[in-house]
Amino acid sequence: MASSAPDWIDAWLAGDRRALSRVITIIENDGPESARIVRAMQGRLGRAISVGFTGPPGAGKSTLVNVFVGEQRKRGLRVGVLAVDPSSPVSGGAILGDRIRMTRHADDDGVFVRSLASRGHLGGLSRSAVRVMDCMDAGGWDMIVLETVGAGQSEVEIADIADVKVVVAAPGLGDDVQAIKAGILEIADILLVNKGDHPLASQTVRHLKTMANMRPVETRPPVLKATAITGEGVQALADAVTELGQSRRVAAPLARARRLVRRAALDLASARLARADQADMDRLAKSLTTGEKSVEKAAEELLRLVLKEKS
Ligand SMILES: Nc1nc2c(ncn2[C@@H]2O[C@H](COP(=O)(O)OP(=O)(O)OP(=O)(O)O)[C@@H](O)[C@H]2O)c(=O)[nH]1
Ligand SMILES: [Mg+2]
Repeated sequence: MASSAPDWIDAWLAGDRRALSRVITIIENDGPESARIVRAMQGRLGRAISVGFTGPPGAGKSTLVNVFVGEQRKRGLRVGVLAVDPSSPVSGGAILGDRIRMTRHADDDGVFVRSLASRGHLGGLSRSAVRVMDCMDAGGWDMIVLETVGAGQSEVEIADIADVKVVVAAPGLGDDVQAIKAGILEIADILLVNKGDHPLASQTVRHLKTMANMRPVETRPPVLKATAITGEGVQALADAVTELGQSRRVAAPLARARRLVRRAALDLASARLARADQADMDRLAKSLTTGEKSVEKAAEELLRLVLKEKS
């Protein structure tokens, strides 16, 4: 019932920063008001464009996100920033705070910044990121910027939640091609060479174009160049993000929901597998050694058995 909704729900839906912060905290902790919040989101999702920035340490992601946010503000958009560190156990802690440097926008009511850390559990982190993005989207934030810190498979999973994926590279970080892992390149919608003021920048652009050309032409990402410290190239980046994002935002909430379900199912299956019945395990293992069952058949049967039991 709308009439009984607390003020902070109205304030959140009207775009208030403090109310958004409160809503996110409740959602993250799965508090008793979570269901009410999720209900309030209905019909309000799919308006925001989300963009994820990822790439090797030191490439200039944070500097770039800062100027990107500034550019969006110039265009009149309200921006929510979510910094995610899959490798750090400290949520909102000093470590992540140092690495995201959003101080330039701290006094701006049109910029909301939140950080998330892993608490040692990727599934939980991925779920939190999805829900925080929904809270921002429903709250009327126009552009959601996801910045991932850290590297590896978990970084790819988190970055992939955004509608538009920007992979940031920089010259002079050793072998760029090595520094950017294959999985990251595969999800890139835009490859961005930052530190355009560096003498090797054009060479890095050429390298990345060669790599991009290995992808089928329909999914081949453009390679852009920018200099975050001067802001050069940031308008072109913002244009590219908007163009891609506009065609994707309507479908994005359902894609995020699918991700939530898939991730929860994976977590459920591994939790159940961890306490599978020893006798079942032994029987299935034996059926493998006698050639009675293939690995796949044994695995399917094990999954069926563990998922049948009541939680
Ligand atoms: N010359 C030059 N330096 C830059 C540019 N952009 C960022 N830097 C510098 O590169 C260093 C790393 O920048 P950050 O923005 O912290 O990079 P990051 O990718 O967020 O780094 P991590 O959070 O540690 O992964 C800083 O000293 C920046 O000032 C640029 O366009 N040109
Ligand atoms: Mg950083």
